[in-house]
Amino acid sequence: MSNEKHKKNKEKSKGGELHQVVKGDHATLTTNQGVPIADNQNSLKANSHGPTLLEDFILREKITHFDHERIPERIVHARASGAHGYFELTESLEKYTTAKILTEVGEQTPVFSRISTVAGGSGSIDTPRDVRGFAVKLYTKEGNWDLIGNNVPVFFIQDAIKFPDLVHAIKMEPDRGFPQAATAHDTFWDYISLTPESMHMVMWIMSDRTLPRSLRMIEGFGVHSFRLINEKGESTFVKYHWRPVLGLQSTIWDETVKISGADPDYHRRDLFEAIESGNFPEWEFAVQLFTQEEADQFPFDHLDPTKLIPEELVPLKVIGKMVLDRWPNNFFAETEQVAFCPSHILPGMDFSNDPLLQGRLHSYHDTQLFRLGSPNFHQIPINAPKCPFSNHQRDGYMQMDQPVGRVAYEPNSLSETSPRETPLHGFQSAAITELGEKGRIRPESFSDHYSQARMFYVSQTTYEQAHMASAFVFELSKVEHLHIREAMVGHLRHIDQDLANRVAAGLALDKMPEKPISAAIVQEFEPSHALQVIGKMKDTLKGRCVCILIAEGSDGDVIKKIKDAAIEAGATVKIIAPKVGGAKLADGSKMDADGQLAGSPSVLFDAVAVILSVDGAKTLSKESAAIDFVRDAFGHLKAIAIDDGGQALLNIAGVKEDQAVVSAENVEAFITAAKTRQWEREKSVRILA
Ligand code: HDE
Repeated sequence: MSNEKHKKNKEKSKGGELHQVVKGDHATLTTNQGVPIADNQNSLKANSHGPTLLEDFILREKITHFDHERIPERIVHARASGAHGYFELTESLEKYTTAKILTEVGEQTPVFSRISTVAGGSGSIDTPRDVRGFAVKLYTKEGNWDLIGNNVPVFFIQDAIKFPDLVHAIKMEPDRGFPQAATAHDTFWDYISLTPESMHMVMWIMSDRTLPRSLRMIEGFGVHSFRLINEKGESTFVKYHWRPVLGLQSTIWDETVKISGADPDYHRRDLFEAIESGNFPEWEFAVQLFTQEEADQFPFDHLDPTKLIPEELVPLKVIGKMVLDRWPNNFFAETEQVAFCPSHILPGMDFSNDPLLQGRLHSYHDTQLFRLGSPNFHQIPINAPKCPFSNHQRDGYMQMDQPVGRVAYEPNSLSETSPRETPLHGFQSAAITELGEKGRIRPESFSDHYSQARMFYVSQTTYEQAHMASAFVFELSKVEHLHIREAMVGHLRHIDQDLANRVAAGLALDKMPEKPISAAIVQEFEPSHALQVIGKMKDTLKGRCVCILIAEGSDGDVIKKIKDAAIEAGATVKIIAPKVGGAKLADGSKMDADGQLAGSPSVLFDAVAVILSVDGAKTLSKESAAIDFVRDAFGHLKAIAIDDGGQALLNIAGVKEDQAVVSAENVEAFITAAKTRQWEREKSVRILA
């Protein structure tokens, strides 16, 4: 082609498109081979209306890479948010373990934590009624330690062999492909009704624990017993706990449903905004330590993952903290590719014989091989240990290392620097004696399925018990088969007759179903108030968000007073107006808004102030988003501050008064009420089971 033609082609290729405005010092756009790309908008064609040419390697490379962008999502826990941070030890467990992360006080260890829902796909909502996964990768000096827990301390099943059936029952039903991210359907409750060992976990799922207000306000539990091993080789059992510094808090079911529509990314956004604004989420790290002799005295088997160890029986010892202070650079590279395996433990630690844990030790590594496609997944930066690591494993798909030398085996006499065993510091298993007959056996001590489920129920406040009864009614009302509803109520009779009565009444069952046969007598345990959510809520506005609804003509001084007081109390404040551009206040000044009313319902906030001129209230009274805003704030038991205009809107919306609907003049009373939820109000706004 002549130079002339080449130039013309260059000009033609832009095809009348606007040239991009180039600002700043851009990197050169290249192919994956580093070849600079001149035109990223037009593929190579034989002529202006001719066929696209196969030789267009730029087009083919780009499209082919795009076609391969997705990797299999996790079969469970696909939806999640992750963040970086650090772990710091505050008390040494030297007596119990040689693991440096648990003995070196003050040492900060980098972590990556991924908090997930279980049932939904990766694009599902953040707020289904679901357990939250709580996985932490600790990049210690002695290798990576993955502590992969949940926000519920027990699990559905006692043996790993049941896991695929359980998950198939939870997931969307295979013929119809729904429901997404929900347990409220026939296959889940069918399986549960035939699996009495699930009853304890199901009580937790029906509780407010599965409706967290924020991922920053959930507890984490390692679930299984693990072992710690000390210098002398002695081992102690340990259960791991994460406790949020902001306290526990949940949303109300009706609120949760509305949040799901208002902001499907509610938890991810909340975590992102908290970290970006420097309000770093923090958890205390605590352990329960006990010996085999102590375990022998427990009225349950601690190796059974459907049981928890009440804090009253083995107190929690707080030994450290975790702070999440950095959002990942790239969601896929980090949150999606992070590969947790319960088998990633350290010298000074070991597993227990919990049969569920034993199955997990296989499953996670297997899952990573499938999802990430290569035994070299540990080389992906988010998975790579931050301490030196080397061995003689070689090759495989996507090998990034270039080992040098001719030796790839051990022992060898040819290399003085190749990696060798270190018997003194290397990983040693606990020297446990195992006796008995091989077989597919479940111990007798695993047969009590109802006592701790009952303990959990009787430990709750009356409000939480009502929420649980209503949750059962809601879930079982979505179940089409009557025999499944009846079977579940039969199980509840073993747990608490009053609960069974409430659920049976809520389902309008004609008669009380029979109890199924229980393999063990239901024991009456002392209530454990540490199992509540309401009891663990903190009277604080720290980490919470107060909204001020304004409109044209609102009083700027009142807004400022409320805003200042809420910020002083630790809250974030958001101004919401009918238009995102803000509103002109009574004094003629303009106030910017953080959001538009129609897109920012009160479910997204912890307390609201409604500051309106009388005209502003009149206009908003014709706006259903404004009516719903105040009705929902009241119905979701939140504090409401109002001036005259606010009062006018409340009147039109039919919102009654109570001690948490306060005059905007009384800022102190508003802040006090905003720090909690008005549980007493609930019976006036909702008929619970
Ligand atoms: Fe998991 N689980 N699980 N699980 N689990 C996975 O691993 C599995 C169990 C938990 O943020 C998978 O990498 C089996 C208990 C969390 O990446 C998979 C059994 C607990 C996460 C798997 C269990 C958990 C997973 C899917 C029964 C609480 C998300 C993707 C034997 C202690 C981790 C993956 C993350 C993920 C298997 C039971 C928590 C399939 C076989 C009990 C938090 O390997």
